[in-house]
Amino acid sequence: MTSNVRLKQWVKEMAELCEPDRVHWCDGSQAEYDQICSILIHNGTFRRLNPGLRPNSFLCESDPRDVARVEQSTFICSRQRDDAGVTNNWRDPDEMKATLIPLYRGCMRGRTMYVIPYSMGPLGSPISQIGVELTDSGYVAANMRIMTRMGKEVLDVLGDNPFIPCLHSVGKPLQPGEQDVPWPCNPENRYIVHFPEEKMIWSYGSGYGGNALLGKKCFALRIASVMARERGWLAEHMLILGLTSPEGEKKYITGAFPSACGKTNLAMLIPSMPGWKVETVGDDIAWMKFGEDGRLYAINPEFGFFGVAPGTSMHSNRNAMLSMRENSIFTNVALTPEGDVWWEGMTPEKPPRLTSWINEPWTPESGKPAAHPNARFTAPAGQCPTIDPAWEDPRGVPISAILFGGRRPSLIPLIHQSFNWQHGVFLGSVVSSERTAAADGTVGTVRRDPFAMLPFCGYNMADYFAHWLCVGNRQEAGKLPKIFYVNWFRKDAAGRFLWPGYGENSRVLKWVFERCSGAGQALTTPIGYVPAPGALDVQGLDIGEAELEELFRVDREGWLREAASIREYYATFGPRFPHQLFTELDALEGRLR
Ligand code: O2Y
Ligand code: MN
Repeated sequence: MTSNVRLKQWVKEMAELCEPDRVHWCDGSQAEYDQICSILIHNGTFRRLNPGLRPNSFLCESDPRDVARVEQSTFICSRQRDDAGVTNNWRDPDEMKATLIPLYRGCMRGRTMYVIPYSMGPLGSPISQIGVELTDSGYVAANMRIMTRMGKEVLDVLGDNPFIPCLHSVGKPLQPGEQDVPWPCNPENRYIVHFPEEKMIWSYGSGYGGNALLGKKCFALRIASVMARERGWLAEHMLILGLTSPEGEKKYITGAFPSACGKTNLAMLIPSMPGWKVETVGDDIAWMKFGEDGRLYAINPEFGFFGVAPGTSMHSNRNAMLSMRENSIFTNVALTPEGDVWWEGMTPEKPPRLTSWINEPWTPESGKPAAHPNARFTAPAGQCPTIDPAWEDPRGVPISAILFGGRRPSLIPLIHQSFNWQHGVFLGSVVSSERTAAADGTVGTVRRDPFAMLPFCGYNMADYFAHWLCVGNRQEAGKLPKIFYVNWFRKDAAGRFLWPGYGENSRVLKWVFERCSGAGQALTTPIGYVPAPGALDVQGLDIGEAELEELFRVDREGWLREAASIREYYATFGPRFPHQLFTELDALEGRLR
């Protein structure tokens, strides 16, 4: 087991509180995984997919009330309200414990408490961190084995050192003789709680994704962002990719995008540009620390992908499809009569008959989706055909460029580059997407998601901006990554996308690459650098001069309105908001006038 006294003591105390029937220390072996999956099949939680079509893979349907992260039930419990800031739900830590302890008392009765030691990042990397999740969900234990390095080896590396304690319960104790349900949860009492000073996570009532796989959003972003601020590094909601030129030169790029902007697709891009290669380090989270050479190095703290299934296809993301060809778990997708999975957008034609995610017979005429829109695949990252050879390098990979982006049908050009680090932090702070769903009457509403971290920053967002500024001040400007803002989604007056996207985005990456090596030509505009005429390689692409001009047009009036909206937005952060970002905003307005 372990000699770690603190760990043994904590597990004992939590077992006394939660009263599980059994405590199982996970060793992370294949035999253990197989055993957990067999139990889940027996309970009706998992269904084995046809091994001839999808070897060693499982389908799982959640309770329809437990299908996504629940931001309204996510709390940052810092001692001071101001340390959580205006963008987080805050509760006093003692009050929150007083609410939760009675809920945890006896909550695991009739269940097994799994003790899951896990490493976020390659075992033994100086950038990695160790957590231990206690959970009464076999589904969580199985998913954690794909999403993290977990088990005995982690305890060996941990030794007697501190760890991040993560307590999770589905909040559904079983009475003696009570029959369990396939997806136990407690939607009336859901709490996803972070104690940033204690560096501790308590989650109750949900078994789904980011609410329950506590290494991911809870640790690797909310708690790690606090640790990163304290210790001078960055824990970010970013993909990491390696880009190799036809000459064999390689640069690593990170990218932060709000959800539904194709982050996983970009991380696994197949370039349309002959001779260019994209390799995948990570699709969701990057931890970055400065190396001795003054450059920023990134690791992917995760070991798997927990991607959105709907919309993923051999056309939109071949590499994701191949990553999940075996050894994967599918949640809330549809089942084919042959025993494989299907979801909206997977194939051009809908299958004639399916079993939907709510376990009902489904046909294309059913009038509702066969898979839930937030249905997920959990797949080992090592199965990605484009996984980068350095993805497990304990030193991380050196970052040359950081991309920010959002979904904006108008105003924002295909790409622009910041003038410097501080201007780059400004660009990150105003990341936004425009709502396109007509149903709720919010078309045209811009939702800001600074650094794509709005739901994931474990402390005051104003302090987070200040931390980014501070990181830049501490390093030689020449060694810092260059910062860019991309928008694949600009439309023309008729509402048609101006840019084809997908593999053609490699043309934009090529310009980024060239800017980092000093070769790419740029024009200076009031909003930043854009590719000079001819600098964006559009050879072989069916795009007219007028479209290209529109893709990079800087609409001064529109930008002045945008600046006014940013000013209103900045005012919401209160007195801790760093003045340098107002300086950047003033400078932008000055350049536009
Ligand atoms: O809905 C959930 O529980 C999953 S959310 C998620 C999963 C993988 C990667 N990113 C996200 C996200 O919300 O950013
Ligand atoms: Mn994410």
